[in-house]
Amino acid sequence: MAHQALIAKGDIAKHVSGARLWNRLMELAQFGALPKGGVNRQALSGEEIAARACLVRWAKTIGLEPSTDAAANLFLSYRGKEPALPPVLIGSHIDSQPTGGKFDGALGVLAALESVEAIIANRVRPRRTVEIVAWMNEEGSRFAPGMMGSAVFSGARKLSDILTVRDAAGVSVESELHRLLTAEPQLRQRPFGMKPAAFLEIHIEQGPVLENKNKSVGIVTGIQGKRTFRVQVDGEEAHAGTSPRIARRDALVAAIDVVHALQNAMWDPEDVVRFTVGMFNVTPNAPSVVPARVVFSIDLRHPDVATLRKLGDAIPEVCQAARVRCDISVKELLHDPPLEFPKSIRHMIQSVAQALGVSWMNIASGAGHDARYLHYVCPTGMIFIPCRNGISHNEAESVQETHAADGTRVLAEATFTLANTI
Ligand code: HGY
Ligand code: MN
Ligand code: MN
Repeated sequence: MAHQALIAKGDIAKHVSGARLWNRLMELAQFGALPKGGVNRQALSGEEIAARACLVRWAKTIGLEPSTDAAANLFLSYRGKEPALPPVLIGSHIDSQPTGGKFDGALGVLAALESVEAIIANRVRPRRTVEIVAWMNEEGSRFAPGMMGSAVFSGARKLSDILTVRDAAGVSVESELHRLLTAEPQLRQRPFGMKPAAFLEIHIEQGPVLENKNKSVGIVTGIQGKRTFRVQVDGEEAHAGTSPRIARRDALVAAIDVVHALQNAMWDPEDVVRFTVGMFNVTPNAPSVVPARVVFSIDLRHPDVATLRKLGDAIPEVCQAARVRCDISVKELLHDPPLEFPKSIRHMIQSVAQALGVSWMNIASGAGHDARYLHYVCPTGMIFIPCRNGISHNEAESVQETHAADGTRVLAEATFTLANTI
């Protein structure tokens, strides 16, 4: 890719409006707004349907063509001079965690919209079509595992794999997809299988490094590996007042022992292992009933493929050894290895940041992103911006307006470069 020759020295960046981007971020945050300033806009929810409609309205005002697919990925297209060529995709997700922040995902979609608006304002139509994308269910909080939309788009998962997944209330992905897609009858539904020319995603870092190093932009070197599991501990309901301890098969007590044994097995003095039990459901969850069942989640991450394999493979054995008198089953939902983004894309982003005079550094991603699945099908890169104290998946998540604008300027120029040179 001969990027260097065509790196625009700010022709596009000068049309990026930080204020317009910020206003849209604040407006999108109204969909699922929470009292402490965050958002609860979970995948395929009514809040997400309303937010999508707002995105489509904004896109149509600048002449973009909206479309979707059977996995409810949303595409907003700006036609290039050679529309038959595979497009360049830029975007992220607009679904959130239940107590999420305003910027996780939303920044990536709205910075992509702002980048296309700047490219249009420059009045030089790029060779390739540029498509803004909002991937369905990146977060995986309501329906697990996450990144369903990008995984199905890239062929890493089949649509049939995700349709039967249900949320805590027993509602299926299939019924919610139907609800959402029938709420948008005007959107053309496109087939799967398109291979983009490239994909770029801008995202908040969700860590403290850029802020501590006082850098405006992070050029992401790669994403650490991740394995997720569901553990089910089965005991037996009994009366809290009459059943003696010796006779109890208490699923909660057993689950606590299992989590404790897992924490010990995952213990890492260097503090590189990321082991999280985030979801813990007790049934029947009644004060005077000995718990009969506990289902809990495991989210295990590590940058080294062998360590991730070794630790993840140990989980079933550790669970079995700690279950005492209860039954236990362990189901692995996801095993994504560590990945490294192509140097050609990273160097191009670096050249753009240098040309714009935006401070930058290379940085690895501890968080997962849809860019993982696009990386498996096309040249892919990510840009980070700092977030305050590295806080994310938390209503207190916040960014500086200038960092959002600077990151978007880099994204806009990098997008225009790719759309003309790749
Ligand atoms: O969990 C993750 O890494 C992503 O932020 N959903
Ligand atoms: Mn995200
Ligand atoms: Mn997230």
